[in-house]
Amino acid sequence: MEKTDHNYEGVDSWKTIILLYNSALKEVGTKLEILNDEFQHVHQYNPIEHIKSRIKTPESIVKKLKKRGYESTIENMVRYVNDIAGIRIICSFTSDIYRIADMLAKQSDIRVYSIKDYIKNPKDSGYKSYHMIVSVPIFLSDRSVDTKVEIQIRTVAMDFWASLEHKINYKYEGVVPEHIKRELFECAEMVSDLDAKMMSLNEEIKEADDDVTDLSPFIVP
Ligand code: 0O2
Repeated sequence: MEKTDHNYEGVDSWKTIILLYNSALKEVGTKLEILNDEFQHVHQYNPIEHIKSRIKTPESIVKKLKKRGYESTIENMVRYVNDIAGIRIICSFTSDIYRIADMLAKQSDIRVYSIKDYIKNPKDSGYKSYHMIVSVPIFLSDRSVDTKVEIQIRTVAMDFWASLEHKINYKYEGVVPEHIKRELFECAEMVSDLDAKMMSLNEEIKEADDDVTDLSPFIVP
């Protein structure tokens, strides 16, 4: 393998680009499956509920470039559109989100470009999610190409909220009536409360399990 290409030099065709982004989705997907399996093996528990992945449609890529004032070229698309390959990881608990993000970021072949923590700093709308832009090396026959993937990590409840909000925004083409915005914001607060309560319940159950384990050596058969 001769070199690692960070700027996609020589990657000039749409087909090669899509091959790279699809491969990057497979790479990150496999990493996540391994982490989930290992977690199950060590802790008898799956932090990941499910994973969705997608390649952005050509229309959405062109729209994003246009919105930002760039011409629709392969070079601009690779340079300025960070979410051509996107993976969404849905977890049960907020603590799982940080655990998974940390485990991914520590992997030696993953390069983290940026992190947006909309859980610690929610958007004004109430949107919560943890976003990472990373790259993984894709090994082709004669070189490797670092390929970007956008990773969104959120709880089931955050995902439920984001899906509805997305649907509402789409329906009203971004001009959402104030009372709906207000109600959505209230729902976002309920989602945060629900996530916090579910996590503390889970912690309590775990502690109770640990106590039982601790007592086991003293139980006379
Ligand atoms: P789509 O159609 O979902 O792909 P960047 O991607 O980093 O260059 P941006 O927009 O600053 O640009 O990134 P950010 O804030 O991390 O958002 C990226 C994606 O997160 C969005 O992609 C949405 O999928 C999701 N997202 C961000 N904010 C919201 C929100 O307020 N509500 C909902 N429901 N989803 C959100 P796109 O490209 O906007 O759209």
